[in-house]
Amino acid sequence: MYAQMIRSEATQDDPERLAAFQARIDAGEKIEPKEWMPEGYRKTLIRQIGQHAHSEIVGQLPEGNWITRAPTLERKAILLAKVQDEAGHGLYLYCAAETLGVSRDELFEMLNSGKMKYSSIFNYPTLTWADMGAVGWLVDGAAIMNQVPLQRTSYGPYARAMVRICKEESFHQRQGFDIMMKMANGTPAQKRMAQDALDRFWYPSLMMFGPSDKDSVHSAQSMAWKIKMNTNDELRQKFVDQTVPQAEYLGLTVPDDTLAWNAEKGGYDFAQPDWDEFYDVLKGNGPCNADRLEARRTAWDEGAWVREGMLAHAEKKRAARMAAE
Ligand code: BYC
Repeated sequence: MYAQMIRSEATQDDPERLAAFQARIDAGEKIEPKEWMPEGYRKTLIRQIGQHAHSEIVGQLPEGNWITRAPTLERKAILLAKVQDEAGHGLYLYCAAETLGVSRDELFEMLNSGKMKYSSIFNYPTLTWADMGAVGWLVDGAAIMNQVPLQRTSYGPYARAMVRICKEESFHQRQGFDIMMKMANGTPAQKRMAQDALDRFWYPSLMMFGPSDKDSVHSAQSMAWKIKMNTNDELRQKFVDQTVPQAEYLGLTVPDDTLAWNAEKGGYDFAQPDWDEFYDVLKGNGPCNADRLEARRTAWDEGAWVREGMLAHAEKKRAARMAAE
């Protein structure tokens, strides 16, 4: 299957050029925007960086939902800062994607029309304040696991964007764990809320790493090009190994009866998420898909006057400059 996939993503490029390009990747060189690259490499990057940018932007919605209801002023300030960071991450990533020849308007159009995906995780609702803890702890934890290796990805602008994003994600994960600690050590009702949040977010967090390796369409070629540094299953395993002891520390139970330490492999055996549910969410049938897209489309429409005003202002300045020259 991988061989077939590689052929389908490969382009009509000259084999010698392709070999020279691959040699640069293998030698650990960074590829920069104006340099020659195979069309498949460019398209794969636009897809992955674009989806990643969209995830950051749509990812603001489940947490934005709780800004007005944060339990204290301090929690509110922290959550505001985190949600604002996600907007910043989206902007770095859209900028990185733009260096590949796609415009931001095109990317937004693809998000708003449903042609481009964003992470499945954001199609699940945030029902209680404990979900802010679970999102920071698990969702940002999974994001960090995926993104730290991407700091070494072969495309320069993407790798550099990741450095700053990862620094901020560490703070996000920490604030989520801090909320979980408060809730898990609080009243019995608060502890129940923390457990309920873990129960609902565990499997969707495992899905964030993508389908199992045998079903991953893009992994082989993306890893050969160092657009991805690890397989989906490798990162999922690392995430489980890191997170289970944290759940134990919190006194919470991972909702998986089969979870067991496997000394031979040096990691946990764990249950896979429901992959039918994952593909259903990708098709648009998750609990919040329609709401998320509706929110993005409304933001786009209601922001039209700002975009028009900015463009008119830029045009006026340009005309004044031309007249002065
Ligand atoms: N959700 O061949 P595969 C965050 C799609 S959140 C939706 O393995 P690939 C944040 C995949 O696109 C995280 N779609 O694909 C945290 C492909 O479909 P298409 C965002 C998914 O690309 C807190 C198909 O399934 N992070 O940052 O090699 C707050 C087959 O999969 C998902 C990134 O985007 C999914 N979970 O591997 C705010 C990191 N999984 O495109 C924000 C960068 C798979 O052919 N991205 N699909 O139609 C990656 O590392 C990779 O793209 C993935 C998937 C590991 C996600």
